[in-house]
Amino acid sequence: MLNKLAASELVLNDDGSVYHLNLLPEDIAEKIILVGDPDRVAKVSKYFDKVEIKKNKREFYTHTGTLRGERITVMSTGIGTENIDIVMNELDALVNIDLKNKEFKTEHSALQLFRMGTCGSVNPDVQVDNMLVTQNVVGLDGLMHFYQDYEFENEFSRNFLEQFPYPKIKPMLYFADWAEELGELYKDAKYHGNTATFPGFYAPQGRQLRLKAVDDKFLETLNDLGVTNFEMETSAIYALSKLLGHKAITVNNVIANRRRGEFSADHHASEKNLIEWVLERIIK
Ligand code: R1P
Ligand code: URA
Repeated sequence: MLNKLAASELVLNDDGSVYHLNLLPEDIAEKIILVGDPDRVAKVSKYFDKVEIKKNKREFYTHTGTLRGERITVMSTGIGTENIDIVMNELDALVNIDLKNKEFKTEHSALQLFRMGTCGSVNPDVQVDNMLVTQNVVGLDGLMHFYQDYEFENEFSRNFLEQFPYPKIKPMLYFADWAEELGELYKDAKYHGNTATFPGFYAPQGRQLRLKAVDDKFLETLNDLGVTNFEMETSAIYALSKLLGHKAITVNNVIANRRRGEFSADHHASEKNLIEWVLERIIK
């Protein structure tokens, strides 16, 4: 068969589950919350009416249950776009590939993905402990250079690409094309921002402990180009969702204001607020 995948390409565990996520198709809901931190999974699922499935492997922890009667999944992705590569491909395989026969399904199923994360702001006016929905995302991580790309251009992307002053780094830009349908989740966010996704937390985000970053004005330069906040997953979530035909949105809680040198005074309370804020708006 032409579309039959070899054992080396779609790797399965002994029980037929996808290799890294350790999940079977029946283990996930159509609505999936993606969090970075594995410890955040139980902090989210404690609000569910009941949790039916708890599975994990490596940094990928999954709880599926119901919230106000609707089936919902929360899953941790760990840190970084290389993990998002695994999460997006294996989630897609769970719904769009017949795992037993290793063949593509003829009917496409679309997932709804909500990243519920944390970020640092580089716009001095974007205050800590508030929700920021990503409108445009600049991928400075490099993952999408390995995939067929899709064309995306708007005023923000044109302006950004024209003025980006670091020739060794090739940015890839994407945007949220799901915002309209989201209602309150989109409307109630304090900020609608332009997020930059990085392949690291320190020099890639302009942090200098004992090592120097690419230049001392990195934060200011990106802010001048319209970037509001930094994190490590959204470019890959938006780009791979688009290519695979899923819907995705990122809501990040701002826990650091990099320009003012501020960090949330109580990031545990801030995380709790993020969880309650998102859950209230994705299931009525
Ligand atoms: C870095 O501390 C991590 O926190 C942010 C970044 O994107 C990165 O994953 O998100 P999470 O809080 O969702 O993990
Ligand atoms: N996550 C990041 O990646 N960067 C920050 O500054 C805060 C959270």
